[in-house]
Formats: sequence, C-alpha cells, structure tokens
Amino acid sequence: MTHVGLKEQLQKVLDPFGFEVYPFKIGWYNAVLEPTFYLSYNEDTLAFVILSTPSMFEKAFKPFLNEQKLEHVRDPIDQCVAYHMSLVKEVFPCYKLDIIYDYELHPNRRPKVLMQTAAHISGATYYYQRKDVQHDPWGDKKIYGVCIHPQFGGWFAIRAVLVFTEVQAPALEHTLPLDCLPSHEQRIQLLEQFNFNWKDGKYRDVFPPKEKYSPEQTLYFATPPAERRKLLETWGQLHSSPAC
Ligand code: B12
Repeated sequence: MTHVGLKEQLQKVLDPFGFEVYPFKIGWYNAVLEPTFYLSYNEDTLAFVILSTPSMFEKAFKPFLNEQKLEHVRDPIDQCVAYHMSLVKEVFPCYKLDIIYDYELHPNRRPKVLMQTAAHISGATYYYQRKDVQHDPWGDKKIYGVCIHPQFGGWFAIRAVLVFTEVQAPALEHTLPLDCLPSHEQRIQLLEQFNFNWKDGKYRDVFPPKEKYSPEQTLYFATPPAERRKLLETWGQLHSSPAC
C-alpha cells in the first residue's frame, strides 16, 4: 500500500474516535534534533503523529470506560489511547508497526519521542519556541515551547507516533504547519501563558477555537491523576470494584 493508502486506512480507524493523523518521514524529524534524540530508522521511513482532539473524550474515552476493563495502575486516558492503537495494529496485520507513546521514556528519563517536534515537522501544529521570538524578555529563565493547532488552538494533545518500520516514502510531500501567530507580541503572550499560568488554560485560547474541551473534560484533566478515578466514579462512568 502507498503512504496515501496507509493514511486513508489510519484515518478510517481513528477519525471516528476524535483522533487526527499526520504523516512524516523520520529524516524530517531527525534533521531538526540533536543526535541524542534521533529515532533510529532510515530517513525515508514512514511515520504518523497521532493527536487527540476535543471530541476524543466523548467519542473514545467514555465508550472505552463503559466497554473495557480498566487496569488499576495505568492512567485511564493512556489505556484508552493504547486500546485504539491496538485496533490500528489489527488493521495492518502485514506491517511491522512501532508505536511510541507521549509518556514513554528511556532508562535515562529522556523522552523516546519529542511529540511537539514530530507534530511540527508533520505539518500538524506549529511548535512555538523561545527562538521564534526576537528580543525576548525572559533573561535566563527556562521557557518551554508549545504547539498550537490551527483549529483547536491549545485544546488537543499529542498522543503517539506510529512508525511503519518497513515502509519507505521517498515521495511524501513535506507540509509546513500553519503559523497562526505571526506577531512576536502574540508569541510572547502565548509562551508566558504556557510557562507561567498554564493551570488556568488560557494559553489554549490564543484564538477562538473551532471546538474546545467540555467543562466535564476540562475538570477531568485539571484533576490530579491520582484523584481521576474517584471523579469518574462520582460521575457514574466507573463502577468501584468490589473489595476482594
Ligand atoms: C517532560 C515534559 C514536561 C516537563 C518539562 C517540559 C519540557 N518541555 O521540557 C514538565 C513536567 C515541566 C511539563 C509540564 C507541562 N507539560 Co509537558 N511534556 C513533557 C514531555 C513528556 C517531554 C518534553 C521534553 O522533555 N522535551 C525535551 C526538550 C529538550 O525538547 P525541546 O525543548 O522541544 O527541544 C527540542 C526542540 O527545540 C528541537 N528543535 C531544535 N530546533 C528546532 C527547530 C524546529 C522547527 C523544531 C520543530 C524543533 C527544533 O530540538 C530540541 C532537542 O534537541 C512531553 C511529551 C513528549 N514526549 O514530547 C510533554 C508535553 C510537552 N507537555 C505538554 C503539556 C500540555 C504540559 C503541561 C501544560 C501540563 C499538562 N500535561 O497539562 C505543563 C506546562 C509546562 C509548564 N509550564 O510547566 C504537552 C504540550 C502540548 C502542546 N500543545 O505543545 C506535551 C507534548 C504532552 C502531550 N501529550 O501533548 N512537561
């Protein structure tokens, strides 16, 4: 199957559940990174970055809670994403697929994939970094970068990278991400909100998004991970397991 066919198949499996897929070549990713972060595949190897959009909560997460057995130790959203990636694997039985999740770390705690870089070079979301601002006002403070989606602003997450390890896509066209914040003032404001006030979520609203998290979903993600199961139980989304 060509990269176009593989993308269509992936979209067919993931779109209905509120995920988006964007193809890229490993070489594009490695080209902007320091060697310690390289993914070790040939440069033309085909990969996809997977985003969750606001509707993932209703379309994938809630049905998952109702239908699947939750493991006790793992984060419920991570389990839901992993479940959908397992369905992807079933659709491509003849392909060797490596799936790398946003939370996966090497033994030295370095992330296995830099999701923001992958999202940028695939054309999915622009990754605004400190170096995209001239004469910044932050002195020697550490400033983290943030991706902005052209439709959902900051209301999305970057969940995984799928690598079709044996598929080469030399003809894949490089799509640039949409720069929604061309002015330096807007970029400074975004980076300040993301770094100094991320808890209020205002960085997500850099422009009016097409869709954002519902109040329920916002509350879920604002709840510390250790208390999320309790929240799901109070919503009746999760039945507390009997003591045994
Ligand atoms: C570790 C981590 C943290 C740490 C450190 C943050 C950091 N950025 O280093 C902490 C705990 C502080 C953190 C906090 C948060 N995080 Co966090 N975090 C991560 C994680 C797991 C790894 C990031 C990392 O270590 N990067 C390593 C550094 C070195 O990468 P870098 O700064 O991008 O540097 C590279 C680029 O500059 C690149 N490069 C160089 N030149 C060029 C040129 C171009 C064009 C490009 C594209 C790249 C590029 O080369 C450098 C490396 O060589 C990612 C998930 C993932 N696997 O990527 C989420 C992630 C970055 N976090 C995310 C979020 C949302 C948050 C929080 C808001 C909390 C939350 N989860 O709700 C807060 C906000 C930040 C804050 N104000 O504290 C999101 C960001 C989404 C977005 N829209 O961008 C991510 C992607 C998780 C996700 N699943 O979506 N996080």
